[in-house]
Amino acid sequence: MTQQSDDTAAYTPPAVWKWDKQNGGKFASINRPIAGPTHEQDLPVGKHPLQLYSLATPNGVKVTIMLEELLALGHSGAEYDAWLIRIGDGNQFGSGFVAANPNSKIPALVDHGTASPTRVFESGAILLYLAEKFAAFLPADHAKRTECLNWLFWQMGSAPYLGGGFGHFYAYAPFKMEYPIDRFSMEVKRQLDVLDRHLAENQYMAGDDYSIADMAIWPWYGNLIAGNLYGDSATFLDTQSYTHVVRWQQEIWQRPAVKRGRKVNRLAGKPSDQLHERHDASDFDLRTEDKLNPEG
Ligand SMILES: N[C@@H](CCC(=O)N[C@@H](CS)C(=O)NCC(=O)O)C(=O)O
Repeated sequence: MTQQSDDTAAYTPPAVWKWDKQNGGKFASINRPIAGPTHEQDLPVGKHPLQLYSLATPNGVKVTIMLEELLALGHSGAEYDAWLIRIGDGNQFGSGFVAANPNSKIPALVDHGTASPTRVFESGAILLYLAEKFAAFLPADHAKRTECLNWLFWQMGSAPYLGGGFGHFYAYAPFKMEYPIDRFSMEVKRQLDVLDRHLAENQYMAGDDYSIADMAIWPWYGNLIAGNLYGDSATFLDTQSYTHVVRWQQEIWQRPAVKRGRKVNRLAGKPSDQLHERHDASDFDLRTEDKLNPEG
């Protein structure tokens, strides 16, 4: 391993990059430069048509919020089984998961309610799939639908700068480097300003109605604003100064479906907020970690 003591040390890339398994960082043990399964492992299938394989990261939470919102709206067909994928243990590289998502990332959804099972991967595609399946949280009017999709795709393109860029170098890299932290802080603050200016004039991302665009953006930028991501990053980025994003974040946080969706497949935080697997609506009352493991 070539360890730099600080970011001023020079690095000359070799002619051909080689995989150094010891290159450090929080996710070094699961990162690898090749795709495909590492082991045989079928995915479990529960009683509902919709089977979700996920973890409560911001990308995972988008989908559980959407499913809980659909159920709150009375779409009983949105009942789902949520299975836990422990990405730190490499569950995403099991053969069953790779068949559901060849990209080996949570979330992945399999709909057994179609003539043959439909796999859906990429959180944005899952939100769109569910919105179309249930005709909900996506405006029917073409212009409004386009605006909703503008913001959905904005999130899919922007969040990797927040997570893979800023979050990685601010919180997870093996040592602090000024250049990437500067570069990605500047970009994330620019993104927050984009949101702030838009939310100054719109209640929700797609206008007057709450939609899948809000569900995609809130788990990332709402959690960042609320100080739930990457240590002291909310202070570092002065997120409270984006007052319209703060208003929007708080409004969405009041939604019961958001509070429920955030708990599903969660492995960290208060035990009462962790519902490792969800197979029934009653699980929120009966099967959170404080109930299943009262001794901790
Ligand atoms: N663009 C993808 C990103 C999904 C993603 O990055 N998932 C992460 C957790 S948030 C993951 O599964 N990481 C495991 C790995 O990289 O091996 C989406 O929105 O679904």
